[in-house]
Amino acid sequence: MRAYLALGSNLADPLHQVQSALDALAALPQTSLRAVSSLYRTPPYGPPDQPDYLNAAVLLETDLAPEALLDQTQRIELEHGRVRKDERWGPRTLDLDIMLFGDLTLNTPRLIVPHYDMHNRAFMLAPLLEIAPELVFPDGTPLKTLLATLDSSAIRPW
Ligand code: PH2
Ligand code: MG
Ligand code: MG
Repeated sequence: MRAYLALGSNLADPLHQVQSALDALAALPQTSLRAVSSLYRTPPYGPPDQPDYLNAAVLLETDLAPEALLDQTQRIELEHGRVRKDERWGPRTLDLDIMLFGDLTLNTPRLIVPHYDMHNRAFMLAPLLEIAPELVFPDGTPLKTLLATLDSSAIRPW
């Protein structure tokens, strides 16, 4: 299966966090890291009193089930000092979100795929477009079309 993940970090040396996360993703069992986007600097979405984010997207080819991949991404987040806080959309050392998993649509207590809010987030869609320019969502919407509805002007190279 092709799984597209979003990477985000805005604490404790984001470049180091993301480079180390890429190494961890490349080492996952039954999985290959097939593509990595550029690294982007993006203003915070949500509470504004937090640092800018480093955002990127990757393509994994995996034989893991979605929940098994989620177990792995949550383990990597914890290994990168991720602390779960109550504040919604607050700062974090490392966030690994499964955006898409093949053409699957999932809505379980642990996992919603496609990512529940990615259609509102240029910082997720712009890196994704870089590695998947022809991508079409499970509901038939082309990624290009969706991204064109959003303001990407604040997204810069890291
Ligand atoms: N992630 C969040 C909340 N806000 N803002 C930006 N720019 N990038 C993110 O990855 C991000 C965010 C929660 O997951
Ligand atoms: Mg997130
Ligand atoms: Mg997350």
